[in-house]
Amino acid sequence: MTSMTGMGVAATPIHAQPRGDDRYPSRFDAQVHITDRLDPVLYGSPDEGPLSASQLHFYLDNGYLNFDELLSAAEIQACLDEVQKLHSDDAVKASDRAVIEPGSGELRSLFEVHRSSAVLHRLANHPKLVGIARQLLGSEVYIHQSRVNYKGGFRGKEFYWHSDFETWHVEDGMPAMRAVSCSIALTANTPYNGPLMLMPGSHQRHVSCVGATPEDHYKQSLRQQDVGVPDDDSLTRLVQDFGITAPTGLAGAVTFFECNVMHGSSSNITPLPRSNVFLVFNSVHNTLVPPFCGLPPRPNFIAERRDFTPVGAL
Ligand code: 6CS
Ligand code: FE
Repeated sequence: MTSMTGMGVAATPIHAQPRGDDRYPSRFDAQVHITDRLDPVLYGSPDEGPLSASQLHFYLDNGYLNFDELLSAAEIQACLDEVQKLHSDDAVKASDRAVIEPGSGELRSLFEVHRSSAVLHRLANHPKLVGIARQLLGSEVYIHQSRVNYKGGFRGKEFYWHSDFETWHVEDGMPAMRAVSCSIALTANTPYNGPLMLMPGSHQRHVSCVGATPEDHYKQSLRQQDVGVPDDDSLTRLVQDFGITAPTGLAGAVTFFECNVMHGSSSNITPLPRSNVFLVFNSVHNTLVPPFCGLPPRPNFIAERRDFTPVGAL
């Protein structure tokens, strides 16, 4: 029996067992399973975009690519001015697209900025960024999710270790590992102010999580994620196998990281904000299906399920 959700999507009942089309089951079992990735990492080739064979090889092996100065100082300044304007707008902070830091009340994240801001819409269509995403994903790409993580000085809290794909598969219905995040530094990402930490190569492993997804989980998980995060033993094993790296750089640095690479970032206790824009490019061949957890889909401002218009045509 299926019921209709408010989104008009047939909500399959929450199963004690994974759905038949679930190739990456997670949060169903009391045991953790670490299995090999089933999907390719690279979908494009050296002659299909700006990345060289050696850059593609590095991404294949490590699951990320870091660029020191991909965007101009003027482009970055325009984005920084924009996110600071959004940050100071009380109506923005009161909107459902804003995530507030537990405790301090500071603005933690702002979602769907590629639709609410003309400046960030242009950024999401930037030919340099879209060209790299198209090459990595081997197809036209659209924005699955965009956000600003402000991580302000002194009170910007951590993002615990996780695989984005695990959440996007379970809670949003992303079928395959064919998406890539692009983190654009609007302020310096130093070793001290909570830079993105990645386990290079961990994208080759699917780490299932234990603990069923609560209803409306995003209202908690985007503030502090406790469900859909790997257990200590799995994280210890991944660090032994892959280590940890933290790509740092000045404002304008850009890090592309594969949707399944294990990552996180520490709290920022320095005065220096670590404000980044994150654009998630998904292949137009990987559009969302009903969430594999069986719950109603998350809101469209977190996971695009309506408009798959490819970016980059500007
Ligand atoms: O749930 C999500 O979609 C968000 N959560 C994290 C910790 N990273 C990806 C994304 O912003
Ligand atoms: Fe993440």
